[in-house]
Amino acid sequence: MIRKINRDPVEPAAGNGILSRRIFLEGTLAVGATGTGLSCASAEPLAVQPWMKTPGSGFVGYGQPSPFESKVVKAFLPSPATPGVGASRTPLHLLEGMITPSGLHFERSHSGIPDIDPDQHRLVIHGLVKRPLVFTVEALSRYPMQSRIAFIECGGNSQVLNAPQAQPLNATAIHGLVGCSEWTGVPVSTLLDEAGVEPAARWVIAEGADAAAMSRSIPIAKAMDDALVCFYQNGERVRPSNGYPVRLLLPGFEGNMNVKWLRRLKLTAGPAMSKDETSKYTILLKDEKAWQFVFPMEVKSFIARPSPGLALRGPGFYEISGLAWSGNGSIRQVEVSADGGQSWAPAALQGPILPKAPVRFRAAWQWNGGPAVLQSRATDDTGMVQPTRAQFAAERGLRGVYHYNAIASWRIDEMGEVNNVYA
Ligand SMILES: Nc1nc2c(c(=O)[nH]1)N[C@H]1C(S)=C(S)[C@@H](COP(=O)(O)O)O[C@H]1N2
Ligand SMILES: [Mo]
Repeated sequence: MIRKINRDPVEPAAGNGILSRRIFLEGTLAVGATGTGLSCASAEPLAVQPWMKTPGSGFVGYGQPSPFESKVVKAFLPSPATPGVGASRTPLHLLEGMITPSGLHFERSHSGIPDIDPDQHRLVIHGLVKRPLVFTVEALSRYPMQSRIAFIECGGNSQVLNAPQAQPLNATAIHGLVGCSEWTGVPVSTLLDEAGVEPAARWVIAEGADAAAMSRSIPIAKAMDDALVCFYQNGERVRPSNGYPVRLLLPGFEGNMNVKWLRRLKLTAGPAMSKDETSKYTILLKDEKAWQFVFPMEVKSFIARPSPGLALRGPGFYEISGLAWSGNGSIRQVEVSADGGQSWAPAALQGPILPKAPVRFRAAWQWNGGPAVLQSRATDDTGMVQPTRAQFAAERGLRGVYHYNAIASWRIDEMGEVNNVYA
């Protein structure tokens, strides 16, 4: 709603047209005699459209988006050899808020989506436990459950920004291996308590029921802290692509460890040294060394709008909207810049601000029609600040594939076209 007040909240807060976040905090957008230019003045009666002249259609069992929204789909390249191996991406540049609709949550699968009959599926807890246990899905779902809103981000998300030249890609292609759901399930700690953890157990090996039998080693402290065995995603059963009938959720930890189609938790004294924690998902540094077992996804943000493919239609008022998240805690602050990082102003953060969940940030921008470079910079409540690309490269080099979290830049040209650049 646009309403006018005497005090002018449209005040600059940083260079090149970034305005004060008071517009969002106070819900006011007073822009003087000319208005925002976003609405048109008219006293004409509205047309009576055809859809008002006949009754509408009937009910359906499972609702679908409007056919007019048919472009809002996951992005993926066909993999003809082995369908389902690879990834499809959340269409981040076309979504709003913090929750990803289940049908649009990115998928990363190492050997396709198994077709699991929930009545045949079992979860085993064994290894260094007093009582090995086996659960049916039905038995598991009778334990007390919890819900939490959490992001899952693939460790390989945004890896294309390591490339020496900025690639002509959009926000979805660059950052689309992240999604956020409300996940509901049984705490792993409840199940481990029932099994009785032996003192020698330091790790939990989680294994999936896909053809890859994907396996990761999880520190016992994480398993006992906030790990969930999930049945529900945004209120409905977890989608097959996201781990039906049960998946592991390790809030904040790299996507790969959130084992889908979970069939086994084995308590061990040491890590498994599985494929996905040795040859993959380790962080290659510049000096021939690599970091292994870097679990939380570090503080990160990107601007979803404007972004490549969403060209600006002439100078004027724009909302800058994006997402920020941290696997180490909550987002404390997001700043935005329209001059390539020379000056910054705080964005408005849209609540709820939850630990290990994305936060939608918004900033008001008066585009003067000239060149601009938009950036966002997030800080989490541990004090970690998103690095510049140069800082990131100085610490880790740019030969890595995983955990890229540096500040990203969109360049706006005089035509309003938006492009991925390194600034
Ligand atoms: N069993 C199994 N679990 C898996 C995978 C897999 O291929 N098999 N992919 C992992 C990877 S690499 C990521 S990033 C996340 C992706 O979760 P999503 O597909 O629900 O988005 O699942 C992880 N869990
Ligand atoms: Mo991943």
